[in-house]
Amino acid sequence: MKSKFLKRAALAVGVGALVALTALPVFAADPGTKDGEKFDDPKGTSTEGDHSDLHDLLEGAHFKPAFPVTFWDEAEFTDMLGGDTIEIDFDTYPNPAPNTNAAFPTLIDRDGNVVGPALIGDEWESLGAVFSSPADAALRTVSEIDYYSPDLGGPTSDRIFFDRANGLTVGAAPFTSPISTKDNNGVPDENDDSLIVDLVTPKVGVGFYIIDQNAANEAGESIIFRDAAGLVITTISPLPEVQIQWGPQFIGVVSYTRPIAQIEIVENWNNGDDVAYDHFILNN
Ligand SMILES: [Ca+2]
Ligand SMILES: [Ca+2]
Ligand SMILES: [Ca+2]
Ligand SMILES: [Ca+2]
Repeated sequence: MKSKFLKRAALAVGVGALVALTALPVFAADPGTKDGEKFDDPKGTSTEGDHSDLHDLLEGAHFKPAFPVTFWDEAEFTDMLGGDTIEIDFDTYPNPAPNTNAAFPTLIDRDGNVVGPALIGDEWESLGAVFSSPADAALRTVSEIDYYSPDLGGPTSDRIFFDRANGLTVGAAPFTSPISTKDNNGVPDENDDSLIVDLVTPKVGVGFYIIDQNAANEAGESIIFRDAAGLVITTISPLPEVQIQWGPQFIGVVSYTRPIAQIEIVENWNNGDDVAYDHFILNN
């Protein structure tokens, strides 16, 4: 299925081509030609047929915009990339031995307690991305959190992931108290859930899901996409509001002319707002 953008672009080009193709016969028409006959071709190949061939050609072509395009829908994003993508889901070890597709442990339990060591950040490097916290906070996997929510009618278990079992959290997970400094790489946990994603090889398309991002206190929050020279390709600001009951929100950028080498998510500190991430998608 083509994306809406692709369809619109192909339609616009197709209509333009149709106008160009049909304009010539009109100007060259015999004064005696009657209405309704101006597209007739004495050789037997109608102009309409030519247009259909052109339309098929355009529909089959992989239209590549020359500017960065932001997607808020995963299916449209992957359509633009022709479906050729790699996912980093934090749910299994990457494919290479010795941990081929084994389940990756959940490092924060349902009550928000730390139950395993912080990630190094390069666990999924073989899939193309390395994760780090610009505040030097600890990265860990998290799954569900037991939480009392007046908004949701009482005790609930909130899913801190896009796909089971794990999402990625910086310091404490949403709906939990800050973790201790000793569990947070020696730095205070101040709800700074900023994240840097370095791509091993620059990628034309990168996307991910953000979980439970509060719209309050969002001034200055952004997502910066940079190229291999460190220059900004595009900046998305502010971060979207993502309430837990809505489910995670996808954000992706496709940039054909300047591949993406780094994503920096700038998330405000000291505001009580913990966010999480999951399901990073890179074009293959
Ligand atoms: Ca996951
Ligand atoms: Ca956090
Ligand atoms: Ca925030
Ligand atoms: Ca925050």
